[in-house]
Amino acid sequence: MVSTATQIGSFTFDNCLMNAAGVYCMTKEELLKIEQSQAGSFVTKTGTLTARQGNPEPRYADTNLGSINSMGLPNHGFHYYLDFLSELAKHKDSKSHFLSVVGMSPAETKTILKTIMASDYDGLVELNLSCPNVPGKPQIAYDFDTTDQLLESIFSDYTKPLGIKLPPYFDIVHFDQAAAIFNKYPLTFVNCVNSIGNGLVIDDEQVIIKPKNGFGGIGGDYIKPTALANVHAFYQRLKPSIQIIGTGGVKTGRDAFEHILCGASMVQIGTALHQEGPAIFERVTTELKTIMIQKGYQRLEDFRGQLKYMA
Ligand code: RRO
Repeated sequence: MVSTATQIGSFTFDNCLMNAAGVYCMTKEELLKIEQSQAGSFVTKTGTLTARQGNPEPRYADTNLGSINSMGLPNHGFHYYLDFLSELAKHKDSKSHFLSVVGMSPAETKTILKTIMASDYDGLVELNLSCPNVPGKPQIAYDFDTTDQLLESIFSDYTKPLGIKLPPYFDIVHFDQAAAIFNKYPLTFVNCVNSIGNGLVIDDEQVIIKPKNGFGGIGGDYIKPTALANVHAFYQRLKPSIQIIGTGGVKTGRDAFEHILCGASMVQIGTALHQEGPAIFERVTTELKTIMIQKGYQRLEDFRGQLKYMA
């Protein structure tokens, strides 16, 4: 009776839960484990024009309240993920997927998207505008002029379904300014949020990851209020054709419920998936369905975006 099925653009998914880019998605083997789990889809590790080693290890650490990482965009190159997704799509009953990509420059991003455009891949693409961990490369979506120019250039010739992964914003004026830019373009979705960039976690007297003297992206419990605020702020501001994917601090059905209440159409799990493994999708789905049954909701549409305010 109760369903957690959802849609992003013209794509349908049996379950709204999936991995967040960066977790369980570096190799085909990891991606197949998500494919075979209760997750409704998967997103690949962000692929660049050519493969990258990333930053020195240790570069990911779990903490009591979440995680810190400075992976530095290690990946097998976007062709590896594009070829794998095109291969998977040949099997009937295959789920729809998300290919995450970004170039190390606007020109590289254009080259990647041109290749995807010319390929037979017809799934979703998530352009990562928010990696916090490549030394010397700022998080693109904190620079509104650069972001506007990049999106204008992309949509002058790219016509396949495309969304963007955003960093968290922390000011109402920034929500307004960012949404005004995104509303100019035929984006299929925005994904809120990437990790909170450049936090610092200390154990005894020492940092706990090696790159950047310990600075790294923060995920997990720390970031749920920020993630929910970003999901809801963009849900309130974006044109209805741009859907929201909610990411940040999801480890229970209640967390997923709150993201959907704030307006999310799909919900991604990062830190908690890293800690618990792909079986987390079955647990969180069951917990979400239990809440829906208690409240008399049969579908996500019955409560999506229906956050209540005080009088
Ligand atoms: O690889 C990373 O260091 C990384 C990326 Br690309 C990202 O988008 N978010 C993050 O927390 N880490």
